[in-house]
Formats: sequence, structure tokens, C-alpha cells
Amino acid sequence: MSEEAKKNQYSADSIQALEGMEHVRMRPSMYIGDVGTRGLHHLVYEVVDNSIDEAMGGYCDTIEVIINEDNSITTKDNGRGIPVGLHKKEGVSALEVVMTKIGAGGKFDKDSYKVSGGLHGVGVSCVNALSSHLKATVYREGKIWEQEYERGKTLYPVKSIGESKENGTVVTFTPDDTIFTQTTEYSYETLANRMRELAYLNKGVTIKLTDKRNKDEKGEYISETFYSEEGLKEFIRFLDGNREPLIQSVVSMEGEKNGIPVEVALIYNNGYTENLHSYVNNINTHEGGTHLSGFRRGLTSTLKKYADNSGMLDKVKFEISGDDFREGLTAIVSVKVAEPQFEGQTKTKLGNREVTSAVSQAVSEMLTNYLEEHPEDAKQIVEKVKLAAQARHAAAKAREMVQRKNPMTGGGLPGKLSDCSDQDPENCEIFLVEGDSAGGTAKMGRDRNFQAILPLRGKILNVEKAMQHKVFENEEIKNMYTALGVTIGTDEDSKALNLEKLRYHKVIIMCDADVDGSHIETLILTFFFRYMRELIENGHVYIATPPLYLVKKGAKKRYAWNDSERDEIVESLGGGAGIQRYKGLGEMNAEQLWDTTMNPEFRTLRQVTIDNATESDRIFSMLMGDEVPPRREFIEKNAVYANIDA
Ligand code: 0RA
Repeated sequence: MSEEAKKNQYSADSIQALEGMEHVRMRPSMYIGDVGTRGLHHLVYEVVDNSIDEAMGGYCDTIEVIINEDNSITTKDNGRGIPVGLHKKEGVSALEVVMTKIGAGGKFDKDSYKVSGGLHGVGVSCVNALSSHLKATVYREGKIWEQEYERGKTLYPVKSIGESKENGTVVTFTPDDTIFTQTTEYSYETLANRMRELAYLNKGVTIKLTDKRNKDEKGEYISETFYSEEGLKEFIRFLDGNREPLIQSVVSMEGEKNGIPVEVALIYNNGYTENLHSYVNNINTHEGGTHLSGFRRGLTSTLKKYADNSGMLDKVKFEISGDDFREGLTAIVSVKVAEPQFEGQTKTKLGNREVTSAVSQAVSEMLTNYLEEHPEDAKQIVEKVKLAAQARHAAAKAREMVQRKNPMTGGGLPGKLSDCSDQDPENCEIFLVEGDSAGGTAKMGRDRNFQAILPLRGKILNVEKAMQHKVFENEEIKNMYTALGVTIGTDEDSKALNLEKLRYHKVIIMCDADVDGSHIETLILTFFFRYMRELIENGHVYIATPPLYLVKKGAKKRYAWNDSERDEIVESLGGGAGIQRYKGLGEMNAEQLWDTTMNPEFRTLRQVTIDNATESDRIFSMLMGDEVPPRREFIEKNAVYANIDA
């Protein structure tokens, strides 16, 4: 056998030998998506999802999540408790089976289908496998039971450690830092966003989150309790809190259609964007799917019928399309599906055919009632639809400019673009640079083989406040479409972004590290979020991080990205060093810009991700919308740059 063959033989054998838990440790990404921050937080969601399952079965109403001082996590619930009796087939306690057998995590009784479940629905045993230590404490049958594990291996048989009248499960786990090598530090914000979302999606369940790493001014741990009496109705008010409503109240319904639990809530605001959020078994289905199609169908047909009967459209000459019914609409659709089929690039698109008509019917009934009972609101909606149709016709004309379906008629690349020579998008990057002068420096500093530069003039359009046709008429935005080579409309969806001809796989936003720069960065991100979300979702969008300081002593030059780095450098250079504060990219020369910000070997790029689309939507509407007070509050809370110029 050749060396190569031996190696292959060895790896084939070793994979076979790897059983369940070992395999999870070998290939964690297969189970939890990745071993970065996302995967790390996923561990918490996985355990909490089991508690939510208990709550949905009616066995539990309180869940607690604690970030402990050492970044371990404790979750508690008052559900039935994981069964501790002998598992006949395995010959050990059921608790041990749930904790150590991959795929055995689910309920044993088949009549309660698992409706919750993480994105991957892998069970607590995965969390156990990926934890350096885990302790499970079960309150059940009058007793307290306990078992501990290290890297998924049982330390001792389940034992009773006391008596109690309570029921429930407590799990404390420490993520294994040999698996989560990037970081094992939990983000309170990330967990809070998810717990809030879960509380809205599962009304009546109290979810308390506590961070024992930090105390507030009163000396108490940072903590929030999430609870929603009205569920999606309240979720909508939370999401649209920064927008001006068009109708009096949130329209909502909850019920079962063809055996599928369906919950829907919607409101119209006076904005122009459509904000649809859909969930299946508490998982955000970013890519939509059959439930969202059902929602759209129900909404359009009901409103259309109402509008036609009202006579309000009698004098309207232009045709009205489905899109026109969704301008300024914020809606949430949440369904529970016993055996969900997930499709799409990120496996967040529901495929189950039967769900479409269930949701469509539910929405029709709900809306028909509402429109009949609220004729004033109905009138407002129809008026808005009319205006939307009018604007869409204007937008269609403007959009043709950015729809270069046929490159022969579409004109060339923007004149301001300094393109790169490599033709393979995979290798190529484009820098979107604030201002012509910084654009010039970047152009000189770049590696023209694979780096393209597109300067953007001053503040780009705030798309959050602009009607669609204004967006497509905007010069800077048109340049971005043509330079990137993306078009609107695929065979499947006329509004979807077509990334097939994307010319650069890295799109890098490069702005000054000051208040104005971060504002422009936010404007560009708002545009990407609203009009090119797929670009972010596919991991193509990055933010460059130029340094804040140049510290010089004689021939020695060092850069610093924050104040403490600056101080360290000054100290290491031993006094007499001069400090230059970069007020903008324009103050760097081409070589400095290359060295610090553009050279792939030394630069730091921050990849833009959408952790939680629902929360991002709310933040963008707040940052870029009409209401000033919440924006000021947010900027003050998150002032990274705000005090630099002080
Ligand atoms: C297996 C079976 C049953 C419940 C659970 C697991 C369960 C798991 C977790 C994880 C966190 N909290 C949990 N609570 C329950 C069914 C129990 C029964 O039939 O009594």
C-alpha cells in the first residue's frame, strides 16, 4: 500500500471508529454550523429550545439563563425534568442517554412531536460533547438527581443528591476552548436578542437572562426578564416602535389550519419598506418559503378583493401588483410544523407544500374581518396601495438602468471605478471609499491585480427614508449596482438579487474612523441591508479598519487602532515619541493606507453578518428613520466614535 493509500485507509477507519459524541467533537460544524461566535451561542439556544419544548407542551412557564462569571452557562426550567429512570435498551438512566447519545435527545413519547429545536435540532448531547464540563441536575419524582460529564464522557452514574417537591432541569456547561478556539466569551446582547425573540414567539413563557460577569450602578447583576402577554402583536409593536403607524392597531390572529398552528400579526406604517419576518418552530426562516408565500397570497387576494369592491380603484389606470400591497407593511408569520423541510442556501427556507394554503386561509379570514370592522383603516391601506403602484411605475423606469440583463445594451462600468485586472471574482475585492480624495489615495495604494476602488461622493442616500424610484435613480447607488455586476430579478423571484455575475467576492466599505465616517458606513450598510441583503447573507460584505494613530520615533513607525494600543506603543518606544492622530483616510499616504488597511497580510477586516434579521431591521429603522430620540439614545449607548473628536 502506498503512503497515500495508507493514510486514506487510516482516515476511513478512524471515521468509522468515531462514534456519535466523538464525531461531534471531530466535526462540530456539521452539528452547530461553526465554531465561532455563532456556534458558541448556538449551544445556549440548543438547551433553551428543549425548555421551550416543555413550555409548548404546557409543562413549563419559566426559563432562566445565566452567564456565569467564568463564561459558563446555566439554564434552568420548571418543566417535567429529564427522565431519570432506567432506559431499557441502553441499560442506563434515561438522563445519561439524553446527554450522551447523539440523536437520542428527543422526547421518548412519540405523540409529542418536537416543535421547537435549534437550527440544526441536534439535542443537548451535542452541547455536552462540545463542553469541557457539564452538570445536569434534575428535579423529578420528589428527588434531586445529578450527573456530570467531561467532554461528553460520563463522570459517574446518575445519583440522587437530595429531596425536592420541584420539577425541572438545570444544566451548567462550559464550552470547550479546544473546540471554540476563537472565543468562549458570551455576548449578553446576542443572548438577550434571542431570548426576547423567544418570549414574543412563545407568549406566556417568562425568560430571565442574567449576566454574572457585570454589575450595574446599584451593584446588581445585569439582568432582563422577557415576557409577552400578547405574543406577536407585541412583537410587531416592538419592531415598528420607531415607525409611524398608518392604521390604529396591530392586526393579528392565532389558530390552527389543517392541523398546522399558525400565528400572524401585521401593521402598516407610513414608510416604504416591506418588513416580513417568518418563523418555523421558533427558527427565523430568513429565506422565507411556503409559509411566507401563503402569507403573501392571502394578503394580496384579500386586500385586492376589498379594494375592488370598494370602488376606490375604479379610476386607476395602471395595473396594481402584489408588491404594492406590501409597502410599509411589517408582518410576522410563525408556524409550527411537525416535520419541517428546510431548503435554500442557508437551510432557512421552508419547503413543506401544505403550509401555503394553511397560512393563506388564516390570513384571509383575519384580514377580511379586520377590514370589515375598520373601514377607516381599510381606506388608508387602499390609498397607500394606490400610491405604491404609482411609485412603482416610476421606479420600474429607474430600475431599468441598473438591470443590465443584456450587457450589450447596458453600457459599461462606471467611470469612477478603478477596476482590477484579475477576472476571477473569487480573487477580487472592491473598496467602497468615502470621498474622491481618499479614493485617489486608495487607488495609488492598492494592488491593482485584485483590488478595485469605487469612490462614493459624500453622504450616500438614506434609503430608509427614500421611495424606491429615488433609490434607483441615485448616482452612487447606480454605480454600486453596475460596478458589483449584480442585477435585480432571478427566474424565481423578480425582486431577488441576482449574484451570478457578482464581480468581486469581497465588498469592503472603507470610511474614516470618525463620526462622519461611521455615519456614512451606516448609510452604506442600510442600503446593503435593504437592497442587497443577499450580499451580506452570503458573507461578501466587510468593513475595513483604518488605524487611529501613527506613533513615530526616529525611523520607527507604529500604528495604533485604539487608545490603549497607542499608549502601549508609546511606552515600548521609551518616551519622546510623536503621535499623529489620523482624522481621516485622506491624511494617510498611499503606502500607509496599503500597509495598515488594504494589505491582506496585515489588515483587519470585519465581516458584516446578520445575526438576527429581526433585530437588525429594528435597529436600521431606528438609526435611519424619522424618530430622533431613540436614535440619540442608541448612539449615546454605543458611542464608539462619538467622543473621539471631543
Ligand atoms: C426527554 C424526555 C422528556 C423531557 C426531556 C427530555 C427534557 C429535556 C430538557 C432539556 C432541558 N430541559 C428539559 N426538560 C425536559 C419527557 C419527560 C416526560 O415524559 O416526563
